[in-house]
Amino acid sequence: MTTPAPTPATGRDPLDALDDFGIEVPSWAYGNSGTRFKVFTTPGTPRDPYEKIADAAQVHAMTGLAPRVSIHIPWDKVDDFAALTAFAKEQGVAIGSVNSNLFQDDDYRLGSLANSDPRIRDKAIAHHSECLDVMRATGSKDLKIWLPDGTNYPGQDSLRDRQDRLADSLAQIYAAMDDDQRLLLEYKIFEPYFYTMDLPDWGTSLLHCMALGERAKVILDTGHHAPSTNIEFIVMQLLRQNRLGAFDFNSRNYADDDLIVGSADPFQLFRIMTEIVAQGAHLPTSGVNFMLDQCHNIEEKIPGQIRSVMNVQAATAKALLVDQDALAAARAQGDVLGAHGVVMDAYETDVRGLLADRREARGLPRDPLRAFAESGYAAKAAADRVGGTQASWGA
Ligand code: PSV
Ligand code: MN
Ligand code: MN
Repeated sequence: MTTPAPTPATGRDPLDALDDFGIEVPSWAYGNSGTRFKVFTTPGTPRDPYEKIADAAQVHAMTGLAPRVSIHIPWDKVDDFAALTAFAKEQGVAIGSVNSNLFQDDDYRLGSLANSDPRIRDKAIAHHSECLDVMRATGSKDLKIWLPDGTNYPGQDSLRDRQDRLADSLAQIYAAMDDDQRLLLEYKIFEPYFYTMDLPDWGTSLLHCMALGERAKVILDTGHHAPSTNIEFIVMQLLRQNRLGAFDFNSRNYADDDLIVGSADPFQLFRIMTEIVAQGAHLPTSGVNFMLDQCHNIEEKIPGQIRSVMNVQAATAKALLVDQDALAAARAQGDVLGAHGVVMDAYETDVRGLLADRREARGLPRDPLRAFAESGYAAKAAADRVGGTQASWGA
């Protein structure tokens, strides 16, 4: 398969759109993580939010692809968020979305924003006011809410009442937001509860967002669906409603595995990005925030993140190479295999050389993983970061 030529209509290289494409990386990917069986530690793991941001900045320095870092509150709580923001800027990145945390407090055993106890609901709402203040200090525009609420047993609580309480809590949070801030609402089919979740699917998230207002958008975490769910269909539908706010990208084989995006099923990632490109949602003006939500339990973390952003870029490049004119013609003729062939030609294109050329043209390393390995950064971090407590997912 030869590399498709630049689009004839404009003479522009379709891959030029990649120059403005950025992926937001999660601060927690640089801390230690594991399963409930074991968390492995590694020399050089960051001990505070500053060191996490320094590590994230390496991903951007090597790839030019990761200009923002998502933070999680309270995991990344510091005394002075203006200072953290200034430090990020010095490192060449910015602080991105602010994630609230409703899953690590004893009070939330029976729920947070949907809890039947008004005191606990108020506490959960107040936590979001704190996150909004962090956003004001950091210049972040996206408040990201993953609601871990749900029930374990039939009859445990009224499912209807839980929805009503949730809607009321979300409305209070939304009312406290500034006009340029967005509320991003994440759904998940199961876990930590195993009978019902109060936000189990995109439809429920969308209904709540529609009730809130136009600055409320859905987050699609690729690991949060039942097996064989057609995620690209959901992407298309949320875009069609102008309600796709963000992705939490990762790969899954079984449950919410949080593995490197594009590792388990690169074809699925390509299919998702094809729907994104088809609606122009890869452009910064679309407002879709392409974030990672991953953990690196056994592999090196910074290289794991470099691999991740490169996987998203490669899938996006292939999606941009879909010959839209040929696709439209095949579809108009009812040429099923022709249309499928156009898409597969793009998927089967080897874009590695093209992307290395583009990196080189921007003054970036042709091979980011190799450049990072040769930089000596990991050895220096291991030597410098002695004492203190290593950061980890959940702390
Ligand atoms: C929940 O599984 C989730 O996907 C949410 O986005 C959390 O904030 C995140 O994981 C933490 O890794
Ligand atoms: Mn997530
Ligand atoms: Mn998750």
